[in-house]
Amino acid sequence: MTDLPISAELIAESNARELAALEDDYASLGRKLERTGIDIEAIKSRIASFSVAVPSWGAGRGGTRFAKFPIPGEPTSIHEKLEDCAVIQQLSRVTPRVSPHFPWDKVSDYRGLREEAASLGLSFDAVNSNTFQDQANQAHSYATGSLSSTIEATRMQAIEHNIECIEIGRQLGSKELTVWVGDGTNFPGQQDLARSLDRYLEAAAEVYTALPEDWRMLLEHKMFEPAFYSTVISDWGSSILAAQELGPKAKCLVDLGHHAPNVNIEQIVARLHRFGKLGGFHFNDSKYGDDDLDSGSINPHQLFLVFNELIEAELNPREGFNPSYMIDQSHNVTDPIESMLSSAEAITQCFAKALLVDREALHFAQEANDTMMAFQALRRAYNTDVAPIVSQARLEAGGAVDVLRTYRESRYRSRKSQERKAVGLGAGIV
Ligand code: PSV
Ligand code: MN
Ligand code: MN
Repeated sequence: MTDLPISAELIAESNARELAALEDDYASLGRKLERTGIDIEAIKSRIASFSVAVPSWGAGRGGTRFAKFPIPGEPTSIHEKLEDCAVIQQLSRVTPRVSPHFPWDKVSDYRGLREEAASLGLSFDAVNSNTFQDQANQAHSYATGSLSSTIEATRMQAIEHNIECIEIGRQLGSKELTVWVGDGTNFPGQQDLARSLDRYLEAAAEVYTALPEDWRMLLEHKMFEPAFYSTVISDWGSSILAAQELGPKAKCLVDLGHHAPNVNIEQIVARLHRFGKLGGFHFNDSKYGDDDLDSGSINPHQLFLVFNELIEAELNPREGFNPSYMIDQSHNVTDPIESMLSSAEAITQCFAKALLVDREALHFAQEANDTMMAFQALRRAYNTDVAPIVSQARLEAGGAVDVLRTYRESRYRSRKSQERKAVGLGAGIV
């Protein structure tokens, strides 16, 4: 492994200052959990094997369609993004994989990129295709659709791009292709709602055929945006039907910000699992729509309930239960490394809380229709402060006890602002 971006000494010094308090908190939580028959060490070892991928695009300040406010030291290439992701992994120890997006992360040597990532302690997760934007020198525009386009040449171009992403992913060591298309309409009558789905299914089947044996195709649905009247794969219903039609390697990906307002996301998770189609997640949070806000910053209880369903799913496995966890968020107001550190911690804490649920008590109360006690089984776990377990697991894995403080002490961003070229204003708005 070459030089990692944060010095091990700095992490050790920072941890040394936290150690006594952490030991105290961990011991106290251990005693509390023991009283209810929970072995804190067993929970900690589950946390130690938990991980969530970070999006390469989340390393930059995404901005909104209105404006982008770059910060000094922001990454402008996949190489710099990998370096930032390595910082997140070094400190958090739960984000060892990066999910790349193409053509945003295009390079000439993908095997070299894989080695570069490995030298930073990283590997690659699902590859994401992009047929929602036009690129310079592209033969056919996606302005009126991609995989569902009425124009055959455009559909072919979108299929070929997805197949190219699979080829790139093979070189990167990835095993999944995530497909989100923005295809849809803004006017009633603009497109035939049935025929556009037919065209999507036919084109997606071509991509599916190109998948290697051990790969999965993750279909990501989204209710609206950029299309505001109808979207081809708008909801989990369209997603599961498409996945069922495509075949066993096609699964559904749940982005937490892509649903109708107030929809019960944890129930969607349970439903997808019931039919063996739960493929993975894009974690983020949302208040109004696809806000891409930090995971757990708006509705941490919902995140906990999603993990609660995942633990239930694990206890009642259906065919192929192996969901991929990824973060998908981008920011205009924070340092993306800090947001990703904070989100990775929030996600891990929700997983830890879900592990604490007294399943026996919950199932007993459910069978007895004892609503209040069933609810309390969840409430007790949710109200437990699991920070000491998550911090202790991180410490033992070589990470930082206080990720944000250690990151600030490293002055990483300020160092990068001296080395990296500035991002031009107005650049990269997506
Ligand atoms: C679309 O809103 C989405 O959630 C998809 O996952 C894209 O690949 C990603 O955001 C980046 O724009
Ligand atoms: Mn997403
Ligand atoms: Mn989104």
